[in-house]
Amino acid sequence: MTVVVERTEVAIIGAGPAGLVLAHLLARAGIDCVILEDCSRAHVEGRVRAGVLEFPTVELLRELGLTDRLDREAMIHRGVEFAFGGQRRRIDFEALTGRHITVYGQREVVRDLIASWLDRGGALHFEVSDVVIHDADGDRPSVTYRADGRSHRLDAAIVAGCDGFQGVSRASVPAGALEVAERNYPFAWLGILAEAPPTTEELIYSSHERGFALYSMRSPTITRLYLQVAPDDTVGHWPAERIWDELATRLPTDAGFELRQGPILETAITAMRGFVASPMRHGRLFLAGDAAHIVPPTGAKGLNLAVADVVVLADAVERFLRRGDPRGLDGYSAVCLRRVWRIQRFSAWMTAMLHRFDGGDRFARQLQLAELEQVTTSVAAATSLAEIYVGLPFERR
Ligand code: RFL
Ligand code: PHB
Repeated sequence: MTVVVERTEVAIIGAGPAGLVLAHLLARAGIDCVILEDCSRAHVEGRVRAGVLEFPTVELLRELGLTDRLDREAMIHRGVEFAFGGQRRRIDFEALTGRHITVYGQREVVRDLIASWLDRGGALHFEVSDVVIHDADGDRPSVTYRADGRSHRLDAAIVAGCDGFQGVSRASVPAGALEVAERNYPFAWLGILAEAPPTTEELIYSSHERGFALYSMRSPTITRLYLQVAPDDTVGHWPAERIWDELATRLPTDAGFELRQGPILETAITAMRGFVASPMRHGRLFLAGDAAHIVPPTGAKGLNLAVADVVVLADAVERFLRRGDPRGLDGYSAVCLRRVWRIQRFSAWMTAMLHRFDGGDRFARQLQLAELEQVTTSVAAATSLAEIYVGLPFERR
């Protein structure tokens, strides 16, 4: 059987935010790379997922010349609201940090990254199958895969595992070489995308006796809403009417807020977990983004953390390939994990403060309300939340 052999400097597995941003960063440094993606372009561009971009994430996209559409269509949010105990309180990011967040769907980010990558002639193969990483522990790794009915082998100096939580990269590391720390939460999020204009300018995180709810948006005509549900719940249990009733109960009921309904375009349930694999490296294989770690979505951090990883990785790869200096690669995991754990802490803290814990007592609930009171009245506490929410600075050389 003939095998099509290709050579590149960096083989990137996965065309999600991590793999695509890495490809753009490497190309800017003049480093050759090839992206392998097992899904179709339509599927990759259709996934709904995240919506909140940190300030440093947008700055980076701007540096890469990727914000033409974002600058026209995205929504700038200068703060966020918390609803609890019948009241609404705002945290003013701009006043506290001088920075803001940008609401722009992950699918739009991915579309922009793919379009510009293909426009500049970048290599990206969709719908590949049987991806296998070879010789990661030597200095000549390769990746084999099937595409267009043929077998391929991609030889590289570095393999970047950017293939998400279910990908092959982490799974290909021998047992015992990675340590895993994991926390599964006793609830899930049901998320909908609704054709209804948002009625507020900012997100509302609501901590209600019946469970958490989140009011978000994607555009002036599309609302994005989430409800805390049971961990084993299914979409079938949630007809539209039940979703809207529950949202109306859990979101603010004051005269200043209106929950506008509209056709539901998508409904999905996501498990809530924290997960970290370390080190984020095995020989010449480097894990980035969800392939290495998952955070519960309450802090809106997964995509942003994926971008932060590849900023460190691109720098390290450039130092290694262009100057023969391995120190960046050697420090990659430790540098990334410092941020990863700060973000795990933030996401776990937001999750614990806002969700209903079954079996929790009145005492625990009062502590949650007191925490929300503290965060929304103390400038010091609000600033601590705001500086992480808008995004910690990237670690760059
Ligand atoms: P991705 O996006 O999962 O991309 C991995 C890519 O790899 C492909 N792949 C393979 N390719 C080749 N061979 C294989 N064997 C492969 N196996 C998989 C996949 O098809 C895919 O294209 O990982 P990446 O790039 O690390 O990006 C991570 C983010 O997608 C994720 O962290 C965020 O979506 C998390 N997240 C949020 N993050 C934020 O920063 N802000 C938010 O507001 C936010 N909200 C969310 C979220 C995630 C959610 N869900 C559904 C998990 C809200 C939700 C509901
Ligand atoms: C979203 O708009 O999808 C979103 C916003 C904030 C979060 C999570 C998801 O914490």
